[in-house]
Amino acid sequence: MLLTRSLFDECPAPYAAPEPIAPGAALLRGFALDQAEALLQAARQVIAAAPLRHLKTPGGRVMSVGMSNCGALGWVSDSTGYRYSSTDPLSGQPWPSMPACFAELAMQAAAEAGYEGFAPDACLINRYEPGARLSLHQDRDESDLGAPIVSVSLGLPAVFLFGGLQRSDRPARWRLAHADVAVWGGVSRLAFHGVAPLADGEHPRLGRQRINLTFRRAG
Ligand SMILES: O=C(O)CCC(=O)C(=O)O
Ligand SMILES: [Mn+2]
Repeated sequence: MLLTRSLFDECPAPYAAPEPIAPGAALLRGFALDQAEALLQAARQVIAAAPLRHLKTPGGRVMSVGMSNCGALGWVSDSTGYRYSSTDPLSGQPWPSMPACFAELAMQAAAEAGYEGFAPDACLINRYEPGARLSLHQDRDESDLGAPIVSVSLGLPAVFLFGGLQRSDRPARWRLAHADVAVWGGVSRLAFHGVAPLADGEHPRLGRQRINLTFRRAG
């Protein structure tokens, strides 16, 4: 079983079609496979300029996920709240610009899920090590809630929790593997979602980590 699973992860199936997970929300399994290597190289360059960091929540907790950003705007959190900022608080400099391969993939994935013309101006890079998690939340700090969210998974598989518009709605659990893309918008744009604690493992390309790229139209 273990052997089957690790071989399976090394040879993901090619992309076939969107898999609906809720009204306005879909999984595109394997959609980023051809671009995965380019995305990872570009992510490495972004992280070299704007290092991953563990942000503090307004409540004072340190987030288990390491984060950075690229694009005109970047998502940040500190004791004063959550917001988008045009500069990296660590350096005071603008965030690295969004690599062309990032914006292109995000636009193509959005179109494939039925959202033509998506032009992200923010990409949050999330790095999960074993045990890291993201509790249920809504992406609601963007000024344009008409645009969808496009979320690309790379590396170790994760369990994505996707619920409803109320925090109390019981979330469904979806496995997100290397090169899978989730897109949600429309009536699901403010759906509560999160990521269960990352199970330990060894990804052939990324080792013991998962990288997630979340594209938004924030400004
Ligand atoms: O890592 C993921 O799959 C989800 C990330 C997310 O929800 C976020 O960055 O707001
Ligand atoms: Mn989110």
